Amino acid sequence: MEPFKIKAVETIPVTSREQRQAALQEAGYNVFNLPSHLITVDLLTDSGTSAMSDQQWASLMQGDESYAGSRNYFRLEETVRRITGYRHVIPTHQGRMAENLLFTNLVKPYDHVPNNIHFDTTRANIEHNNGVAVNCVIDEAYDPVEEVPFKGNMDLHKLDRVLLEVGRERIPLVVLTITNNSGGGQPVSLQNASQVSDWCRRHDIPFFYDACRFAENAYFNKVRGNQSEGIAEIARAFFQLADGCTVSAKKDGLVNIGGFVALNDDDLAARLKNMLVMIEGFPTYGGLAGRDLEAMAQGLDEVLDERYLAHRIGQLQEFGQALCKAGIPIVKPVGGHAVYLDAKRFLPHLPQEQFPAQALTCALYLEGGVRGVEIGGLMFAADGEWPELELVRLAVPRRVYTRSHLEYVVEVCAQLYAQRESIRGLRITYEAPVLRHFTARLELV
Ligand code: P61
Repeated sequence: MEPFKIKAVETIPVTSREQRQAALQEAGYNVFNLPSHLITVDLLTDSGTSAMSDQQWASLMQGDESYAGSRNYFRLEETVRRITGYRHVIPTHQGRMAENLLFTNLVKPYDHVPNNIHFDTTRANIEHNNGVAVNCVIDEAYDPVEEVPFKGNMDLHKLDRVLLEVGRERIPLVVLTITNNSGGGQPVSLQNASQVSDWCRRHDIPFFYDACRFAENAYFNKVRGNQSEGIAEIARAFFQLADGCTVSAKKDGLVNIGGFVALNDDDLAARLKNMLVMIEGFPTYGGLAGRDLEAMAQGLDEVLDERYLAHRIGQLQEFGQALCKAGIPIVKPVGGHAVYLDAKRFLPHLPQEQFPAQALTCALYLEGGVRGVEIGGLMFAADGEWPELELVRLAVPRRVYTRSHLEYVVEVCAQLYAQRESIRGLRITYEAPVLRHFTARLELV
């Protein structure tokens, strides 16, 4: 059961099929264009959508809005230092600003940055600095049915290959994303992180985590890796292996806005802070209000509670199992923050050119007012090259939905599966030159 009870509630909208049909047409068959008052269960993202605890709401009243030296900053600094062990804590308004600071200061043109799989904002920030973002995840990550406990692991041979191709001077840092969002929220094992760390030390290359979901990753290590230590100790063991991290606290920070960079290198930290002052804010608030810093510090402590994590990860596993039981094809094993429907197997009658994952995303909304997000050809196809997988991500916000909400989603998926042959494909009528999935418009084929 949920290890919390509910103190404030928010009514969720219920709409008619006619309303949803009209809304979809108006939105150009793109769920990013739907207003949230027409969504019944919103699984678009787990980012910034968490419910805060009573302690976090109380911490908002303790906001110290001093321009410099806010006491909320010192609490955040103490919390992040305790969790990560890193000396310098630089707050930012969200994850991509942390990435912007780090990559702008480390990446030069033609540099290569390996990662298990780059999230789109890390890739964009590296490419913006004319660097090359390289994915080095193990091959199994691309197989939707193979059950591997740590499917987010880095393939060390692929790292060797990048080194051989471009040389040490062209690799300013290695990043490891925990959990690996773009590969399905799959965990990285402590052993693998340790190997990556050794590799980086051997070649004298800085090693950073993209650690948005560090607590969920630590929990997977506890249960799948049979670690006897507590979550905080496992998380600390990960952080000790690296030189720093970027974090979007909108995930495991359990807040609606916030992020940070934490690191040990004094010189690099000074450079990041100089840039922070120019584009974000003074180093003791970094683009946030004092109250946001306080809520973030509180959230970072709460997320390490093993009872919370057992429920969180358990809820996702149960959601995945219920979908499997209904015969619905999903990516396995289920990761930490989302279940991914496999649209190629759900809609085998649709060719990839008709965007099966986008068609399924729209059908889910039409059938039951459920919003997921397409991760397939609309998001990734470029220059005639199509991605391997056509997925619909159903990301579960933290502490927001209960078992019966997710049972409802399973019912909607099952009804849709029973009538899957009637689902029609889509074609694009408008697309922007970059990140087209956010604003594209489509019509039924
Ligand atoms: C998400 F469609 N994730 O999964 P920021 N690293 C990692 C993330 O998962 C991540 C960020 C960095 C989101 C939100 C999102 O095009 C999109 O605080 C592993 O969002 O800046 C964010 O953190 C960036 C969804 C972001 C998107 C960009 O839903």
